[in-house]
Amino acid sequence: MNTRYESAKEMYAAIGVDTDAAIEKLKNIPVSLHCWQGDDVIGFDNDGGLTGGIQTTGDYPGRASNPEELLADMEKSMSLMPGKKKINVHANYAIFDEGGFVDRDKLEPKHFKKWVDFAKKHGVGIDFNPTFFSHPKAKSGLTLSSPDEDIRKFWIDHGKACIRISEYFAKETGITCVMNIWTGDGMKDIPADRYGLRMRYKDSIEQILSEPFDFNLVKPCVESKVFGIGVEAFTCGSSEFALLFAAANDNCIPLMDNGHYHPTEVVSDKIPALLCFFPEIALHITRPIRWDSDHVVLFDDETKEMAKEIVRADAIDRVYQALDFFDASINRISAWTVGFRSWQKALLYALCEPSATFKKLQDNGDLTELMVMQEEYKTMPFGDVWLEYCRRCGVKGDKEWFEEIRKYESEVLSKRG
Ligand code: RNT
Ligand code: ZN
Repeated sequence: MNTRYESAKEMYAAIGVDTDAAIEKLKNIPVSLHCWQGDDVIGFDNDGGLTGGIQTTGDYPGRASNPEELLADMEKSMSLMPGKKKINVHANYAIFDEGGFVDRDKLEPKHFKKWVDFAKKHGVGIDFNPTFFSHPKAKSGLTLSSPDEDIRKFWIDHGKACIRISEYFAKETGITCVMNIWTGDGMKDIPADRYGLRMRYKDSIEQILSEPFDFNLVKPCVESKVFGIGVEAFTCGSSEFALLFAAANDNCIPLMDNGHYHPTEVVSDKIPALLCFFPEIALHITRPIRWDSDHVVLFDDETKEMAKEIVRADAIDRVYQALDFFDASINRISAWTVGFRSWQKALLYALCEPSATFKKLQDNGDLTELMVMQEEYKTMPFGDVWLEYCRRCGVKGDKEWFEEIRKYESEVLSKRG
């Protein structure tokens, strides 16, 4: 028997929290693990590197540079993460060994069969993303909003191809596929015509969504953003645009990335606002530092607050949760693992909150006691509950899993050219 857990469990029980129930609940919450942390968002369909408003920094050795390496690295990091996973794949991670290269408008399910095999091997679902960046036809900074009708059509066709691939993923795995539309479309400097850009952007996404699909199998999302590198003055998919697009189209849901807002805005506050209006919402969980820097997710205050808002609103089944960060300056497998484990911690921490008691204090106007209780709650023996959760999921606890990374680094990563 784990005596530290038993004692923690009693302490939580005394404030009305059932830690066993929290652990069981967390085991069934799917969190989507993004493939792009493993290779600095480069993918397999281009040799030009990352462009289109986002950037990785750092050159830590051992980057995965082909499908075999990426899948092996992902598998390694997944073995160190507790909890239920999905995998999140970008279209530029198509694998072309069956029949050669095709451009993004011609992608087919067969180009992602290896991802399906991997998902089936691990019993996980797949989320998907069209890739509107790192491509010659995205060079102007405009894709779905382009005034060049050939370019715009190319990207609409890419989006439609991705709907078909998303449905293939859902059918193969038996698990709903969340398909997220993010583009870096925007202008470096003051535009002369914002309305025209946005009207074309709107029309393009509507055309993509006109591709037939079953909304129970495929959940298209629109992700907003305030700015990107090289598009500092204007972005088509601003917050208002994305929210209103999703509100106006019942085959589309809004996705919030917590790196995509002005620095004093917080997604933890936006979650309950959106839940008042949308049956379902989606998240990209990341860690912005001063800008959309996509640092590795940590167990920090805003991360905890986001998890709490999902749990408090009893909205676990209404919020699709995906990670989105990419750090090339540290061991990439460790980055994946720390980020995933941090969000798991945040969820468990939220599930162990005596939220009914806290809500009652708030509704009764007992704000003094609410402050006292919320502060005292912070020093509960949460670490013991977390370690028990890891143990029950069959993964190593904190301070232990990192040994595995060191070993993998010396045996595998250090041998890569
Ligand atoms: C970019 C968006 C987007 C990407 C991925 C790779 O700012 O957050 O979600 O990070 O599509
Ligand atoms: Zn994102």
